[in-house]
Amino acid sequence: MIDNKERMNAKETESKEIESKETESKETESKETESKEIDTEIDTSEIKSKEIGNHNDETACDERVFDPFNQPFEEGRVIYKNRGHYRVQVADQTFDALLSGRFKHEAVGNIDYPAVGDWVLVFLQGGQCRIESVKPRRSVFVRKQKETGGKKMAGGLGTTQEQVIAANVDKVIIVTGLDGNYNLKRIERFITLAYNSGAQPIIVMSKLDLCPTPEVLLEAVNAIAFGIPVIGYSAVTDAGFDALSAELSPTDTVVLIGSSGVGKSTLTNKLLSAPIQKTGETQQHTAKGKHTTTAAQLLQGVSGLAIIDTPGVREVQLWADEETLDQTFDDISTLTANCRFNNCTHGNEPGCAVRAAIESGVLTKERYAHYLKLQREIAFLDRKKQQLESMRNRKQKHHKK
Ligand SMILES: Nc1nc2c(ncn2[C@@H]2O[C@H](COP(=O)(O)OP(=O)(O)OP(=O)(O)O)[C@@H](O)[C@H]2O)c(=O)[nH]1
Ligand SMILES: [Mg+2]
Ligand SMILES: [Zn+2]
Repeated sequence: MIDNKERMNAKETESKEIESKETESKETESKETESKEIDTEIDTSEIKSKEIGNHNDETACDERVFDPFNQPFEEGRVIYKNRGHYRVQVADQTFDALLSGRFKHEAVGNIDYPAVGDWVLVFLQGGQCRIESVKPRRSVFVRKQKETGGKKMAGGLGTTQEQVIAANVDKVIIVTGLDGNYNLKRIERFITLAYNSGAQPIIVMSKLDLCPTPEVLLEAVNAIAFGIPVIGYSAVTDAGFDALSAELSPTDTVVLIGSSGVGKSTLTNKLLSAPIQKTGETQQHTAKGKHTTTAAQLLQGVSGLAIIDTPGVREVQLWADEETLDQTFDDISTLTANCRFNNCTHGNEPGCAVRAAIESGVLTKERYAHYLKLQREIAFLDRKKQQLESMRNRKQKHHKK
């Protein structure tokens, strides 16, 4: 069990250090990159463009799991991370942890670093905890890190990298408010990211009590969610809580994501049956939150359920691929298959099923436009990923010489 006092301490330090969580997450990753003191070329051969969502890549961490000194390693789980500092739970104890020198030396990209939810091998000695390796992940929730003005990678790549939000999650709860926060496009983005993680998405439409006509909004989300559970929930009346609980199993690790102020921490407390996470007010006129939660944190419920509460994100940038996009826009990929020509661009070709669907109102223009926009983003990301990969390959060849 996590010690409450320690948690509070961690929270205090964290809130002193960070103004806004957006800045925090950016800095976390760039700090790490800097502290490694590797050259500006970031080697990311493990981040193959198609394999970001492939979390069964057992080979990725094998080397580090290998223990040449036969030290007695223990297994733990990362429950908190802030810059280079980690908090790891080992059995029923928690420890502040740092990365071993070897780890820092071998890690190359953001994805190599421990994230909240990661299972790690640690070396414990005299109350000190050192992270030696990250165990292979069964799923990982990543988004594109915002471009920063920091070090640029060679080849004009900017700082395009992925940012790991949570690892080893079974379910991703996408929380959106039924108040002013409601935004279908944002939900579509979140769904795409969730699919890409390898975890199962669930959509929670919070603040049911504040919405006079929730049916209409819930229906619109259902129409874009294709088989993903969509649950209206109110923390005030508890409506929808049983429906949500029915989607979760006691052994699950669940991550909550969504904009600031939508009620992620409020729901976390409800799921934990304890007021552990601090919650914040929402500005009434904008329905925006105040970034109360400033770093991702894993909290263990009595039932065994592990919940990762995350800071609100202003926007999510995709780190996904074409395949995941097709999953999110299942309707459009089905329509595309019905176009007369295989290579239909859905422009002026005869027998275009996509255009027919738009004309008959089956597919909205907005949804199709958003699909095209995300497709362009993914194509851009794909080029970046390929550049990164070829750079990593060049670097590897160079080292072999
Ligand atoms: N009326 C109503 N208010 C809610 C509900 N859920 C959360 N709130 C309120 O919304 C505000 C923000 O809730 P939080 O749980 O702090 O939101 P959050 O998503 O964790 O926000 P960040 O940590 O900033 O990302 C708080 O004042 C909550 O009491 C709900 O279902 N109904
Ligand atoms: Mg919060
Ligand atoms: Zn077509």
